[in-house]
Amino acid sequence: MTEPANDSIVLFFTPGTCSRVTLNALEELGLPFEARPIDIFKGAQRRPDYLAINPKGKVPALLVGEAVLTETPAILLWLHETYPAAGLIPGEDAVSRAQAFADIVWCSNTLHPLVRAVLMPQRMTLGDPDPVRAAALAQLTPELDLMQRRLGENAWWFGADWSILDVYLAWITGMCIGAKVDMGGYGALLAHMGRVRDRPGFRRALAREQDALDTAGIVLPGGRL
Ligand SMILES: N[C@@H](CCC(=O)N[C@@H](CS)C(=O)NCC(=O)O)C(=O)O
Repeated sequence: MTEPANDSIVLFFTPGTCSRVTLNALEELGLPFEARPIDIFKGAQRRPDYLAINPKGKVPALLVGEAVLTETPAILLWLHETYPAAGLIPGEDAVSRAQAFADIVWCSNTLHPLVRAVLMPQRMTLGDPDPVRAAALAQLTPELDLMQRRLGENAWWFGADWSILDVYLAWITGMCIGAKVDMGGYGALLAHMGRVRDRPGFRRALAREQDALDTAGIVLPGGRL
């Protein structure tokens, strides 16, 4: 689709995690890249060799030549600015692009921490995790309601055209399912997740994740991708 950068690209990722969004972006762009699995479920993100790459100890990290990019919004921004033709982030002008980017940051800064607190409340407290889960769920619910309303109106978050934000939102939906959130009132989210997972780029990304599970022996806590 687009000319590959001269620099080699290496993605450090863990199957099933938020690094799936960057993995999808690379697959949609059709770029050559190496995908290196990091088993965060066994603490590989805290090993010195990985901390030397990403001192934050998180996936994703994207190595572009000598430069390391971290934080999903920043990685997506770089990919979009370098390969704009793929339409990862929509927007005809600086204002509409900033509006679209704000929704990516919303996924990273609001939805992701909330769904993580619902899934793993024990990581947020030294005390009883149950009230932490309940409080996180209470905060997450209006966000899911907003997603439900908007995704009930259009096939994709930004209307008629897919963007990388759709993969991010579908990942959030999947996390909600994993966290046993009652999805009864969220049919539009489930249908949207189905559309996202049907895309060829998503299927290629999923195959990479499955390959990483098989070859690196990563065992997912939730059991499935
Ligand atoms: N703000 C970061 C969040 C990255 C993040 O939390 N990644 C998780 C996987 S979904 C991780 O690496 N967890 C390992 C850990 O917390 O030790 C982003 O948007 O990229």
